[in-house]
Amino acid sequence: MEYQNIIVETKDKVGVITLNRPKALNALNDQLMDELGHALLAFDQNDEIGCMIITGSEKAFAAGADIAAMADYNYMDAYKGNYVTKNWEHILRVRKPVIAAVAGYALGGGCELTMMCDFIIAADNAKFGQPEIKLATLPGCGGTQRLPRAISKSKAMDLCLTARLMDANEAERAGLVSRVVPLDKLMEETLAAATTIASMSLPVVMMIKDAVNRSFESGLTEGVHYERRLFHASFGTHDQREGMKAFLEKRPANFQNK
Ligand code: CO8
Repeated sequence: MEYQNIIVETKDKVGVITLNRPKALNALNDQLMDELGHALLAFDQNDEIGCMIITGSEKAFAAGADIAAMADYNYMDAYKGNYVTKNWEHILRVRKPVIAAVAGYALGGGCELTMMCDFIIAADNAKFGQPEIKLATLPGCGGTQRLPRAISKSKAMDLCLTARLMDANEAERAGLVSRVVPLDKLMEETLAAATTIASMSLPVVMMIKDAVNRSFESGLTEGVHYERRLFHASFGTHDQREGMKAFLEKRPANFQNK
């Protein structure tokens, strides 16, 4: 697939996808979301890749769904066209970790996209929000569901109902963001995190992602049971034996992703 709206690169074992519609502050249209889904799934199937990053520009990660593209939609366009579901959720099928490296605006669908990534590293100029209410619509790609889980019901209601934006420090305090870094260090820090993850045993990385995500979908007892099964399964890997042996022999582990 030839990409018009994203830039796709590999840096060692890390796949980097840069949203690239600068004139529209990376507003997310169907074409961009098709390309993003394609690139994510291609990296997921690429044995050389251990982690992915989605980023935008210094001014905007993404300022939301493309308002110009959806302004004339009627109910049937949205419902029969399966708007959002048809191409916004490919990221949920990706089994390797995806980090959002966010500078500038992450609004509406842009904020929802960051929340579908596994964790968020924010530049100190990042701004998060769900301002759809100003357009007389609502978050349509999980914002009303993922935001309260990430930052509490009270803050989620505040953001969704008043449309106010939350800066990077507030987002970190609230738990949406794992860390805040200076803007000029955003890619360096995110790449370092992604490279660290990519140096681990891939099947175990995937098990951890799977287990943490299960905590959002199940009760505690069921979630711990699921974790325990994966923990036991890790003892069936070559890499578990290598990792523990290397520790005892005081040498770096040589993981083989099996
Ligand atoms: N859609 C389309 N174009 C946009 C968008 C957008 N979301 N955001 C910015 N642009 C365009 C502007 O129209 C402008 O284009 P032009 O130069 O041709 O006039 C260009 O980007 C630059 O924008 P501004 O001049 O407005 O830049 P400012 O720095 O003055 O302001 C803001 C930046 C505050 C980010 C402002 O652009 C803004 O408020 N944007 C809209 C934010 C918004 O409402 N986002 C929510 C969109 S709705 C949504 O996401 C629904 C999600 C539903 C689920 C997902 C469905 C796909």
